[in-house]
Amino acid sequence: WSSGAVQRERTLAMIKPDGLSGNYTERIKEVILESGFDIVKEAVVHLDAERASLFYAEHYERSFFDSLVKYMTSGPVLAMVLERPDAVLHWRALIGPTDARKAKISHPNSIRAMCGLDSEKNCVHGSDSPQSAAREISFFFGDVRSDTVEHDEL
Ligand code: RTP
Ligand code: MG
Repeated sequence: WSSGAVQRERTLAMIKPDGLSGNYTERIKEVILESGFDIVKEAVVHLDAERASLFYAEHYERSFFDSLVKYMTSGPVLAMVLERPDAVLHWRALIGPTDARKAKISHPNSIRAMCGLDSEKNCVHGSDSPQSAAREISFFFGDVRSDTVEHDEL
């Protein structure tokens, strides 16, 4: 890239079943666009237990895993690829802490404070690292390399 160009990055955002059924989608998209992200791809998907377990495989041993899978399969989700400089960190900051009850106190302007309920039903997901983002984008949208080609041709 030319000198002075800002390196853009992609992250995987998801509106979880409670966020979609609670009609928070439009408000969340407004916050996304106001925060300088482009929504590069989006898809509404109803995960089954096998796919939800695979997505959250890192939590397989946790006590909350079965409940998490039940929650994530309770209705459709909206998966989105977001792009801007520092997308991973920026989206994590926007959504706020995992426990929505704590978010309402410590991060009242965060998305989880707006639409989350508790430590499980927190209405949105965000990749926690560039490596997770690459895995999660390809989980929903397939090979990230063909992705890049498609976007470069826009
Ligand atoms: P996410 O992966 O969905 O963006 O959430 P996160 O990084 O903030 O939190 P993580 O530790 O990765 O947990 C994944 C999701 O599992 C549910 N959870 N339930 N009952 C509980 O104590 C508990 N802890 C986590 C939440 O839905 C959390 O987002
Ligand atoms: Mg996580």
